[in-house]
Amino acid sequence: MIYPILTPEEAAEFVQNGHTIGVSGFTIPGNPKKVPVAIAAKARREHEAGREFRINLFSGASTNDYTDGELSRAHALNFRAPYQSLPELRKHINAGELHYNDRHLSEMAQEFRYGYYGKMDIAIIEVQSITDEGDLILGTAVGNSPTWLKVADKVIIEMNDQIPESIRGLHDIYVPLDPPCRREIPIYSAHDRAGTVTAHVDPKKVIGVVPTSMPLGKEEAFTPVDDTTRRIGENVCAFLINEMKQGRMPKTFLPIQSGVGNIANAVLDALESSTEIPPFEMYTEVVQDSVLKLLESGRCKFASTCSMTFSHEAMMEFFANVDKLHDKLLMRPSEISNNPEVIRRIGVISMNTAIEADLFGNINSSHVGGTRLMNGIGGSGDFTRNAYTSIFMCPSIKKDDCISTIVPMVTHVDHTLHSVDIIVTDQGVADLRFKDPIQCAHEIIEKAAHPVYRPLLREYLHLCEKRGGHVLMDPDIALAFHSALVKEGDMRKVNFGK
Ligand code: 0RQ
Repeated sequence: MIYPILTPEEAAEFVQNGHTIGVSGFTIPGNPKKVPVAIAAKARREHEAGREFRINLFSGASTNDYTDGELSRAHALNFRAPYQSLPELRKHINAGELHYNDRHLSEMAQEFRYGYYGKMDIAIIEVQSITDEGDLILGTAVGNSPTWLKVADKVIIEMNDQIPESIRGLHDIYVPLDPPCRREIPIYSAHDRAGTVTAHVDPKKVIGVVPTSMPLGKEEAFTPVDDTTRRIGENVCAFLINEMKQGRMPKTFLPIQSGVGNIANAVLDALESSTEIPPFEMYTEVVQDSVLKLLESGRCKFASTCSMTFSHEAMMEFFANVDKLHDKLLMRPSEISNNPEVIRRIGVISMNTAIEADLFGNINSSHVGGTRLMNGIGGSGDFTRNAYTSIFMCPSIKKDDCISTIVPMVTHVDHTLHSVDIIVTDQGVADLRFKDPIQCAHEIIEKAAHPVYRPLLREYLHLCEKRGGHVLMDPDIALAFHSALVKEGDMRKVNFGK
């Protein structure tokens, strides 16, 4: 070992109040697990002594409870970007206790290199191992680690002995040059390699290595597919099959991106059992448990991802079979897994989940009721804006029918109507292509909205017609569905007052 060995507590002593810290990983996989807990303990001690202690924290995407959970419970965060998904941190953000900046995940690394966030003091990176030259074999995600290793003044390494040696070779580390020197990213299909297996670090920056032995994979299991998510999955599949029949999609199919969560799982289930969709590739940012099944069955020929977002059991299965998966799987930095240039070049079909969609195709992915942050835009914007076909999915109703996910106007916009091609709910498929905004509104009401809400949405459109225009909208009633939810707890009790 060419670097000194440290305890988590010794490593945490290098972190000072006001520091900017970058952590490895992308969603739960690949995050450090010991040093952030020690930093949170240091923050608590400093606070008890009456001293200020808060850091700015940057990651690849969301992180684990050891990082976002512990640090937010210790009130140790001043600024956080680019994404989060932990209820604990969300609570602190929505209470206004820290500054959170929701960013497109593909842009975070380059924005840091451009200098938007000043200097990074320390990067904390989980690795499988360290080469004789001092370079790093990363863990179960890449995230923004390659850039953090470049820009950080100092580096702390967590070496987790639970990550098997057999994952060596699964990483493809490529960091583009910055403008005006940037060239094309040499990826022409999902399985192309562009970079190196190891991540480079200047040995002079490395403070030391914290050996760990921490379990990997998510603890909570996925909710099984239910009737609603099954119907959404089947509707997405039927749409894709029809696209091939109509000649709008190559018969050889195109690479898919699929987000996280139960709807994404249901879509992958439907793709697994489809006999009409040929074996396909994935160009995506996260792979969930269902992708392992697809790789085994051969339905998925190759998956390019940033992170192995598996449950603990699936992670163990993955480690046991990883030797057989080296020609079927690779992990890239988020800057590349989510790269607009590559997504557009190879024609990715994007599939993401919405909180709500409006009658014209604008999508809210991140803020419940327009104010309360849920998770964030994540990679959904990187993919949606650049996809061959962009699909948004959601159940047509939520919370015992009290919420319609199809609303007259979204309370927060993450994706504008210009980027959204298709909206799929359990009710059907609304195709927004080749339509003006008013045609889109009728399509969405009749194909995607729940029958209970269709008359109310038609009434809204009818009331707006008096004002006319290219987009139908009445500022007095555009948020009447949401007002009814706030006041009556039920959007069905909407009162347009006209
Ligand atoms: O709240 O937990 O308090 O009950 O929002 O909703 O039904 O659990 O949905 O887990 O599929 O997540 C859009 C959030 C959906 C997710 C979103 C409330 C609902 C519940 C969660 P409770 P569900 P899911 C890949 C790409 C953005 C990032 C992205 C997401 C909670 O998919 O974060 O796409 N997407 N990344 O009750 C009021 C509505 C609501 C609502 C949901 N219309 N009104 N509340 N909720 N819809 C991954 C990465 O980028 C890394």
